[in-house]
Amino acid sequence: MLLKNLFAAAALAATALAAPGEKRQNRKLKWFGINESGAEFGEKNFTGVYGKEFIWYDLKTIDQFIGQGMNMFRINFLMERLTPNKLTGPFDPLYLGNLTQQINYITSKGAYAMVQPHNYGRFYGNIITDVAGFKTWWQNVAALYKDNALVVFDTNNEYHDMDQQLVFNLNQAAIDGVRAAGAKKQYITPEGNSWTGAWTWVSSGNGASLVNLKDPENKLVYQMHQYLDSDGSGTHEECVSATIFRERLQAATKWLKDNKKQGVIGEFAGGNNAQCISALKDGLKYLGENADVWFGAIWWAAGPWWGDYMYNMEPTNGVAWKSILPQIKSYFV
Ligand SMILES: *[C@@H]1O[C@H](CO)[C@@H](O)[C@H](O)[C@H]1NC(C)=O
Ligand SMILES: *[C@@H]1O[C@H](CO)[C@@H](O)[C@H](O)[C@H]1NC(C)=O
Ligand SMILES: CC(=O)N[C@H]1CO[C@H](CO)[C@@H](O)[C@@H]1O
Repeated sequence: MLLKNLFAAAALAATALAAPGEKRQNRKLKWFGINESGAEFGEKNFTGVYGKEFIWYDLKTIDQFIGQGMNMFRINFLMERLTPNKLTGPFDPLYLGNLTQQINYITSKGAYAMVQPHNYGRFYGNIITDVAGFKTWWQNVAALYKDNALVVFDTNNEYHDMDQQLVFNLNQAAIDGVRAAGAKKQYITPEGNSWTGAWTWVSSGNGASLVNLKDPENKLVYQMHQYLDSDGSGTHEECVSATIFRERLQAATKWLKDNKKQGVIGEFAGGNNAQCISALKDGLKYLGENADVWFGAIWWAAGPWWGDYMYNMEPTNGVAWKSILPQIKSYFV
């Protein structure tokens, strides 16, 4: 038997014995996952050519990640490719076909699939101000997956440089649209302004504003992102210190606890060097110590086209797959 099939078989066997997504009894954090990235590439080319400007994810890598203990897949895609005409317009059947194929494959293995429009609160480059249209967009999308409890809805990737009240309104509209579609079992992850940074969650005003989001099903998991380089942008291989991850999570952790909310780190990464690996371990340990409010963390990134990118976790040649994952996975499983 090929090694990768062995992993898949083991993952399937584990899935068969336990409730979906809860297959490891000793799992401290509920979610550990990977950003699947590539279907949002080529933002300058709409609608873009599949295989040339953008790409979907290699399903066999899903099994490889599950074999490593992951159970959350954050699926990057673009709203402009899903509904090319307008927010409230019809779906592109082929792009939707690929999205649904990915979701069904992931959830059939007992893992969570996060539907994540990688749009920064924009549509064709313009800040979305049509709040009602955004609600309809989410209602239409959620209706497709309303019976699948392993789907998670991410309202939008990294709002930034937007009016804070608009960010609140778009998040609330997404929540209202999802629930209006009859999707009541699924988690929803609101994101904040300022690139949804955990380290600036309180100082940016996200906390004070988004604390008031209302979900009748009470299944909100606030999504924050955290990189460990000097400007927190995730564009450098170096990490500020061996404790920077933990430090950058502290104010947000307090906010979650004070307000009885739950959160997830939807993007994090560090370079392949001793300081970053120490920082990654330390921060993941901290998340585990605060698992009452933190659901888990999702690595940035994998996908077929990342090549020699410094954070590439694509099996089996990505630097992070080879050198970082083996050192951090014990913090999840
Ligand atoms: C994609 O966009 C780039 C940048 O705007 C442009 O140079 C290129 O010709 C476009 N490709 C196609 C196939 O339209
Ligand atoms: C995925 O997209 C490609 C390119 O548009 C298309 O050929 C293929 O049929 C789609 N797959 C599904 C499952 O819809
Ligand atoms: C930190 C990071 O790698 N961000 C990337 C997120 O995805 C977009 C779109 O694919 C990239 O442009 C960013 O560089």
